[in-house]
Amino acid sequence: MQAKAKYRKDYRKPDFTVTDIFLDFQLDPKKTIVTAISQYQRLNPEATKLRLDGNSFQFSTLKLNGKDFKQFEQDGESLTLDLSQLNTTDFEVEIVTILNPEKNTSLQGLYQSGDGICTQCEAEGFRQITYMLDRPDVLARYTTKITAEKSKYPYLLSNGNRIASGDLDDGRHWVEWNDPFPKPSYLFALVAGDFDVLTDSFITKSGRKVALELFVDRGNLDRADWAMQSLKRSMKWDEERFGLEYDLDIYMIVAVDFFNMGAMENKGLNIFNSKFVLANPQTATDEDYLAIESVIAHEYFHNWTGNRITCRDWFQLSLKEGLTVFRDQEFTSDLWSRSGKRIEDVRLLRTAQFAEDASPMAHPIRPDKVIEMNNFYTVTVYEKGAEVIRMLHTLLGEQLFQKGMQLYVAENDGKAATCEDFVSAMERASALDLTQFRRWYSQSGTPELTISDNYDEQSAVYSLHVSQTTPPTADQMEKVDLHIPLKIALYDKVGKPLVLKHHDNLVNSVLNVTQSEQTFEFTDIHTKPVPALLGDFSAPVKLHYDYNAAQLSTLLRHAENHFVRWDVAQMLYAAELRRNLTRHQQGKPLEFSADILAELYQILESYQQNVELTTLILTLPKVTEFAELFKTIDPEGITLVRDFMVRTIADNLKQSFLKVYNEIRLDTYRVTAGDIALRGLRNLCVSYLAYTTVGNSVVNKHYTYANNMTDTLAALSAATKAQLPCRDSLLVDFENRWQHDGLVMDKWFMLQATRPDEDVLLKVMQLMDHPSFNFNNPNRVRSLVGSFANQNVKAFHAIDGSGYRFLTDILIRLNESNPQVASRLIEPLIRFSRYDGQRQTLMKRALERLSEVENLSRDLYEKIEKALQ
Ligand code: B3K
Ligand code: ZN
Repeated sequence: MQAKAKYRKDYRKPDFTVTDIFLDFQLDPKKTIVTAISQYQRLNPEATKLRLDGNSFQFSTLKLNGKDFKQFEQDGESLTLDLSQLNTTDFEVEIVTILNPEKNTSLQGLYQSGDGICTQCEAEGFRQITYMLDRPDVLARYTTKITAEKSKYPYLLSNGNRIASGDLDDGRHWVEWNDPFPKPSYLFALVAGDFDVLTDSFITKSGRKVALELFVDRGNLDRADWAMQSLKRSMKWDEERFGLEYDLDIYMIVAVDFFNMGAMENKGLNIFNSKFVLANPQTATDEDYLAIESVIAHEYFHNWTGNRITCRDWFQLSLKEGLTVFRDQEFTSDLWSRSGKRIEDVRLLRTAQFAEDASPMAHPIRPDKVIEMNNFYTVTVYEKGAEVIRMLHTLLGEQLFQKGMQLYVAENDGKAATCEDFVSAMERASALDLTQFRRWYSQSGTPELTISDNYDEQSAVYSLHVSQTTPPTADQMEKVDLHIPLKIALYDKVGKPLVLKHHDNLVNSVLNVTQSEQTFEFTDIHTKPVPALLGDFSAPVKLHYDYNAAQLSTLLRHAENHFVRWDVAQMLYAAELRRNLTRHQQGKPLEFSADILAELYQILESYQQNVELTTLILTLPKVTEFAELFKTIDPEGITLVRDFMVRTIADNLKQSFLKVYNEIRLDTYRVTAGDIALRGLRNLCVSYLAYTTVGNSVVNKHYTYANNMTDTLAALSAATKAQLPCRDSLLVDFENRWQHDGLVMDKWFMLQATRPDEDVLLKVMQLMDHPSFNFNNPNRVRSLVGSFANQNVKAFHAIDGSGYRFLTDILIRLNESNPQVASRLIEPLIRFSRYDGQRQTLMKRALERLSEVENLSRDLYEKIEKALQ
């Protein structure tokens, strides 16, 4: 196995570059012929060897300046031309390669999806099409000519503007595209197929008309409208909030069924997983609607942060991803609910990202060492990357942040930039010293803040003592102090906010924590205050402060910051879970705090004050969220205690849940913030009521009368989780209604995989033969196998090792067919150090079995090696 690591410190400017490339595709699913004619430039006069990346195709011919050229060497991943005899700076290389898209199940490079053909080139997929300087700092102008059978592929698409087209005598036709903006190869795209097209247009702020085209599988036009509206909202928002305008005359989005991730921002031609395009009230939930809007926005925002300004090398990935996630988060916050969005993002960060920090794959948002780049499209690079941008935004404020953005764009437009270029622009725009802040880019791990306080009644001085530390991670033993923005507020006992002062000066609510130990003093405090700490989750850290019950109650009721109120509820749940887990382990009966039940009752009864927040507060953390509270995870214990907590809340608040359920009336389905919040609360009531004596009838009725997928799925999910008698008939009904539609069936597969039943694994294995299941479709694999391994914590970690064996068998198959999907799915297995000795042994055995597989992909190799180290 050849798996060489690349290091960030080894970056060197390219010796050669490509200025223009002409690509000719003679398209056929079994045999596609690609001719690439590239204009090269020697940048380093000393350089005589031109090493091009390429693999997985059949190499046919090579010409230099129009003549056959034989002075080259070849290995499995490159072609090196010996140019010692060439004495010009500029030269032309022509390469012919032959591809088999139908056989390409890796879904990277050129591949078949359904009846169409498409590409995925990020990170290093272009090299599966032809030999190329396949690195993001080589920016070229692309002209692409596609020829294919007209009846099968009436639409032939690529980046930029369509400049010519024609018909051939043999039933084929061709289209030629030109993209005037130089771009790296990873942004190249091609699509061929038969589609229904939704067209629209957008007038930019400077008055240019942009044609918008959305391509979906035939018959799906009734599910395309929301995506188109989302695109128009994104374009408008980016102009208003960031002053950024679209640059081409056409913007195309194609939805395909076979796709490894969410979507891809190829210049002018986004390719999307159909999951993030298709929606109507019958097929998509409220959550789906918002996810679609946010992914459409994310890819659109990449046009500036990613495409116009791209990354110098892949270690800089967070430059475009962290920033673009921040931008899509802001978009959703501005359009919907800021606190709701914040809470959703923090939940993801605390579970997935904190867990990644604690795993063998721990890395900084700007990694230093990579074997397989596709392994670094992570929650750390994306979501923690966005947190780092958010901290900058918090420190600078909106105005200076936007000034920094403008400077960054002005200085780097049309270039391949680094994270440092971004921070430097922010620094110069704000005149803040960001020297220490930069450590967030190089240091991995989750910092911990431990806070204690002191109140001196006599002098009316209140002080907060803050200490910071970052525990060592798998990749990095030594840690340094970070610059952490800590947003706070102080309340008196009745919940009135106090003014933050230090003698005659007002104190900013964002404290700058920069040292390992620091004390912040507040004067004129005439009553012992209750501190609200880490408001809005102002930094991606763990917080330790020893709150007492009365303080928590004050904050839960009165904190102005909605995030804080929700966070206090999380602390209360966490304490209940911990306490009861200990009781469970000691064989004592479980008990739920009556005080907390009383608080929850109060909140539910006054839901009209804030419907969305009520739902969020009353939503119990998932097993995976609770699991992150522990160094060593007890899968059975946590599942059992959580189940007890759900049932206790359900029993005690049953009358209120019923009342609220009946009070909320929603007739026609509308995707508005108000209605989504009300549906959310009503469905939360259903999920609790399912555990009570009225469960079966309420859930059955809810399913029967549902006029939209949000309600249908809520009922089905409640029935499955509470194991209600109606469950099987509802599952069969859903299956009969939707088995023709893989995307909708994903919801069903997910529910099946997370069933609390003892025999769930057997069920999952059987479902792999279900007519709606397809092992080559990543969405299906993720919804069935992925949900089982990641969400069904108890069953996956069954002490007989059956879950581990099952996943290993799947991974061995996926290693052959789709290493990228395999590499995502292996995550729960490499995190063995979080479990007891018996489970660790079983998990390690599974990894060892995998490590012996022949032709182990680089993707899996990198993770297994790190885990077993
Ligand atoms: N840039 C792509 C992700 C590519 C993943 C390659 N394995 C989508 C996005 O972040 O918008
Ligand atoms: Zn992105």
